[in-house]
Amino acid sequence: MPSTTLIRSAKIATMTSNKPYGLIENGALVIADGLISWVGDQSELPNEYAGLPEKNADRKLITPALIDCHTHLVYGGSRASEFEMRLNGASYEVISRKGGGILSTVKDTRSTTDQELLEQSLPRLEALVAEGAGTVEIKSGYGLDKETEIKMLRVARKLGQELNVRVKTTFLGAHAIPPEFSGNADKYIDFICEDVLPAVHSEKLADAVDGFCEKIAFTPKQITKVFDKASALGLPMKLHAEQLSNLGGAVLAASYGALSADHLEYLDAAGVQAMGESGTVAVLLPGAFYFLRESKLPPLNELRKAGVPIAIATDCNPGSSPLTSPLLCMNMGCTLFGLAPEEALHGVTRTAAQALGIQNEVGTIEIGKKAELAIWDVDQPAELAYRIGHNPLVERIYTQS
Ligand code: DI6
Ligand code: FE
Repeated sequence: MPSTTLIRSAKIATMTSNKPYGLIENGALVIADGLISWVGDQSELPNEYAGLPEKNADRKLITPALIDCHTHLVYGGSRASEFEMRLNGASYEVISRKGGGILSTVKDTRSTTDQELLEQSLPRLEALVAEGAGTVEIKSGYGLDKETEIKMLRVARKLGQELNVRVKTTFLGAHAIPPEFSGNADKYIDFICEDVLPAVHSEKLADAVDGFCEKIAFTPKQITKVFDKASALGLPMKLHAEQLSNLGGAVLAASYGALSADHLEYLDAAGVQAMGESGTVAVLLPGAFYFLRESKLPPLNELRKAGVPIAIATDCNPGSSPLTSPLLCMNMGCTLFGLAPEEALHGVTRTAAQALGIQNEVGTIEIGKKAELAIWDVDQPAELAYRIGHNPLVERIYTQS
């Protein structure tokens, strides 16, 4: 595409104003040097843009490129046999004893070379891009030692360069306790705070820091140590909170001004209120809810009432959400959690950008934002969340600038 282009005859879901979807029915937009330099009703296009190279959108829908703000898509191996065992009646405990669960992915991730890890992860990122993703967050957390955590994050960055996607990396050292620290969670937390995270940070490999606050993972006190270290290094925070029980993770995350608290099925009133006050984004993960066949729903109405911004993400990971479809994620957000289709589209654009702290660059279509767009062969925006197993993406525009 020429560096300056005019796109005409488009429906544009800007995701900005109070109008549903910020929709412009007969819109035009101008891209200059990778940025949106004009957007509006075609009849109001200033004369100065009239002679630019043109692209006719033929009434197709343009949205911001999608943002998947929570994934663990870099990992080695597969957990399909664990899925099979589970559906043949084996309990999670039995599976763990046989070496399953997060730690089996840790074993497989540690034993892959950089190149193998890249090759195994690439198709997962390709699948997201094929459905219009322009930004994808990728977490570490299947290394749990310095070398492998760094390997994961380097691979994540490299994937972004190879596929022309903005990859935001998150350090998730506090994901599980590795075998060499078994029974010694506090020592492991000290190790990641004093050794791994500083090393990751000195290589500028992490854009944020996350943790898994759960009975089967880390206590709020242990997460506090990780967050104190992240704050000292000037890194923003996110937290897996209230997925399987309520330990007060969301309140903790909000008290640090975290970008997001994620999962939240067991979120209580105190957590909702704290998130509302701190502006922490609620990232809902319907793929994990579906795949684990959970029944406790996140408190959507309470979140709405408190004005908490709501995002949704695939949580792409081998154990609880082997999902690589942002469109299916939107559909599940609606059918399982009760989001309106407009909320679902906000959840993978505007609020997803907020969950990554990049809302000044991407997530909406407005002047000055990056021209990262998705063009869809649909009549109305609700179709994106409505169809199941259909991908109407025509083109993704990603102009690195
Ligand atoms: N919550 C989850 O559901 C996943 N990680 C997390 O923090 C599980 C990841 C896995 O089972 O591999
Ligand atoms: Fe997750």
